[in-house]
Amino acid sequence: MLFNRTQKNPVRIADKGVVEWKYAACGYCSTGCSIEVGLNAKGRPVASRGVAEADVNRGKLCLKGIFEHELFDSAGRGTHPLMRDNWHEAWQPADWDTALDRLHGEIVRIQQRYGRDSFAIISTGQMLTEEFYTLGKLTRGLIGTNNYDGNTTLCMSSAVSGYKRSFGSDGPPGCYEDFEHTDCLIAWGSNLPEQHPIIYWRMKEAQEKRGFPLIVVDPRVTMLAQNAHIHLPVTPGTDVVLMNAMMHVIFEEGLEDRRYIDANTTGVDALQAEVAGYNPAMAARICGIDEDTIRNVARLYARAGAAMSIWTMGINQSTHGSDGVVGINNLALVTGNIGKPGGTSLSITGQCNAMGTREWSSCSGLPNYRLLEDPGHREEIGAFWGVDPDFFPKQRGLYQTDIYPAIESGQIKGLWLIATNPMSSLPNTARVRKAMENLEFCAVQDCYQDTESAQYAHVYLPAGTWAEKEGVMTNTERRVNLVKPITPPPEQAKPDLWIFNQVARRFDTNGTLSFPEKPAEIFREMTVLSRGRLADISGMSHELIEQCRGVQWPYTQEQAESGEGPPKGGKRIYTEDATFSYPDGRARLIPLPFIDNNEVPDEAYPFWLNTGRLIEHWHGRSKTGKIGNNNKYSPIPFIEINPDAAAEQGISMGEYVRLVSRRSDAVVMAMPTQRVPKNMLFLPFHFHDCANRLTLGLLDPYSRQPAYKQGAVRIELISDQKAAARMSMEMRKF
Ligand SMILES: Nc1nc2c(c(=O)[nH]1)N[C@H]1C(S)=C(S)[C@@H](COP(=O)(O)OP(=O)(O)OC[C@H]3O[C@@H](n4cnc5c(=O)[nH]c(N)nc54)[C@H](O)[C@@H]3O)O[C@H]1N2
Ligand SMILES: Nc1nc2c(c(=O)[nH]1)N[C@H]1C(S)=C(S)[C@@H](COP(=O)(O)OP(=O)(O)OC[C@H]3O[C@@H](n4cnc5c(=O)[nH]c(N)nc54)[C@H](O)[C@@H]3O)O[C@H]1N2
Ligand code: SF4
Ligand SMILES: [Mo]
Repeated sequence: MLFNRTQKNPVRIADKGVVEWKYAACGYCSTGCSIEVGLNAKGRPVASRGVAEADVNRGKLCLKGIFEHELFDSAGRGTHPLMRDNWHEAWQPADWDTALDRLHGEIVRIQQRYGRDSFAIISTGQMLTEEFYTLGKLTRGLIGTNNYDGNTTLCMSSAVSGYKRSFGSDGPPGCYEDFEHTDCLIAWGSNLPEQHPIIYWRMKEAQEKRGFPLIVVDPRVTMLAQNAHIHLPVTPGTDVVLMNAMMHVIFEEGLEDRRYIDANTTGVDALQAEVAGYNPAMAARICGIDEDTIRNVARLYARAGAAMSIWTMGINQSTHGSDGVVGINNLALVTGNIGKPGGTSLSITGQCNAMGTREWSSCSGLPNYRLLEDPGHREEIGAFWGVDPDFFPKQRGLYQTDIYPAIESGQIKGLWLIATNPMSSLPNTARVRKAMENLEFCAVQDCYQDTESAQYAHVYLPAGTWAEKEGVMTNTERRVNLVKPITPPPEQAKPDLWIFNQVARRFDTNGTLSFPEKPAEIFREMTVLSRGRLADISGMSHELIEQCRGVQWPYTQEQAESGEGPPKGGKRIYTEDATFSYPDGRARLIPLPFIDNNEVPDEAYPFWLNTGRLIEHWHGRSKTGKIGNNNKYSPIPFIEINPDAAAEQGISMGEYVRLVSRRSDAVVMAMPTQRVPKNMLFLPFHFHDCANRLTLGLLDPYSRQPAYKQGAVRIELISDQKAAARMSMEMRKF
């Protein structure tokens, strides 16, 4: 006995009576942790634990993963298909055949009456890849609407666009292991400890061993900024100016890597000419970072043996989102930091399978990064699926953020929402609401029945979620991992794959196209289509993926057949010499002139409104709002406000205030904290009818992603605090 029982109580872990552990990849964020869910003797999920031998998380899980088994029978799950004639009427239960016939009938009716593109489909980054691929085949091959997009336009579209502009293709080049090799890390607009806790743990462990400098660019003092060697509280929306000024210093001081630039890129002269205009003293006035700090950071980054950048929504969600990504890539390319261990430009993805949808959903093109614009790609996929290539559109259709205005204007009449909740997640809720009311027909397919968007649906299709289904997901570092069915969907709810196959059958009564029912079979079909492509998965199978706890792409059939031991897959997708996806193999250095085009604070609306996330919650809280251990941390909407600003406005801790923007208003609790500067409020967007009532969401010109993080608001005091508290408690929802 190491301790004396009379002095100390030993910690006892409650015995949940687990008789079997089942494997899955976590269904929340894009970190891609391997998880095991414990089932008790009755077969009910009662515990979650991390998988020790999984390279990603090495036994760890975060606050969301550790309670993930509680999702299965949480409140609000949809158990039966529902229907009604008008969205303001009461729901009537329906059987699956009736509900699916209605969906099929309405798609056909609307397309016949108003044209093929008048029916829109919006999907997600939160289904399994085989489901994405099947939905893509159904939409591109049978339904034929070109207005088909994912919620990834709200999230990863700037990263996709920036990668394509710089490297000729989407696909994050680096991996988590790069933290173990880097000599300098810049994190742009990314709050890793809260939003990707296990990637943070991997980074922190590497940093504690080797002590490389961590530079955090974020207007807030986030948890990551608290851990930084240098924190750059950039003026919102001006990162591109900071990047240009850093490159100015790099060229001025001869710190660029000429050999790399000459061998691997084009466009250096135009870039150099552009950044010549951004001397740090001038740039400081725009981006808010002083000249010395800009010089210091530029030198640290350029002189490091290997330097890397990571970024998330602070960059993507801006009117300069795509340019911000290109700017990060420019910095990496001029210093020779793409394609070597520790030298990379790694977009940290958001949702668990945002990568899977980019690779396989056909939302913006055809499977595996093929393009609608390329006649060869249309021919190839047409022949493979058995679809006349002329049936495919010749260029991509509207982005999600352009679909909504098209609903408002009456150009789009019908909508099928799959695993996304725009009433909570799109900017400017009042406009979204108007659009939803305008629809002749809307179907919502969600694992929860109580989402805000379902209020406007004519048909509700109850879906299974996460490990009620089988299939793969791709994480931030291109690792394909497996989700296995741990428990069946509740009552009559069905896996999304089943739903897509049933709809396909209604469009393709002759069975001309093949829609396999088994995820492993669909995966095999995908491996064939991936051969020789950037995202080559031809060496993978469900079994191999489970055995390895995830395999990174590319992993080819040749590698699998070479018998070289357990597959490591592709850690990096570009090497140090000219392997980029442009025909000449070279990356593009692109000049980025800066135009200030955001809504900025003024006298009437004096505060920046910055919106984002908390560790304990997931988006619209359809999941975490129902899990007590998550929801208790922040059950009601609140703002971070600087204590000096609070004092000036006469607001004390815990007081309810009204935020007003040019769009609408929202009631929140004030939480004074030094995390935000005096002219900024930070509002988590997890609460219903709150943050996005206020946001404007100007769009990036390349990626059409909304600038959720730059808007202006004022604060009004509320005299009736009790009424405000009641209102806020109602928003607890659960
Ligand atoms: N717990 C939890 N984890 C999640 C999610 C969740 O909902 N909950 N969602 C997942 C998804 S889909 C995503 S996309 C990721 C998002 O992950 P993150 O992007 O890390 O999270 P956010 O809080 O949206 O924004 C990050 C930071 O951007 C900063 N920022 C605001 N404006 C600017 C600017 O102009 N420049 C710079 N440099 N920074 C700025 C904000 O202050 C904020 O701290 O998280 C994923 N992980
Ligand atoms: N103000 C502000 N707004 C933002 C952001 C921000 O930072 N600030 N971030 C944006 C970003 S990055 C993102 S990714 C979006 C997220 O926006 P949304 O996609 O609207 O967010 P979720 O609440 O995750 O919605 C997913 C829905 O899918 C359901 N679901 C989960 N799993 C399954 C499944 O397997 N099958 C089916 N059929 N349904 C399922 C859930 O119940 C939920 O209703 O929000 C964006 N909106
Ligand atoms: S870090 Fe992300 S993937 Fe890992 S357990 Fe947490 S939510 Fe799941
Ligand atoms: Mo996201």
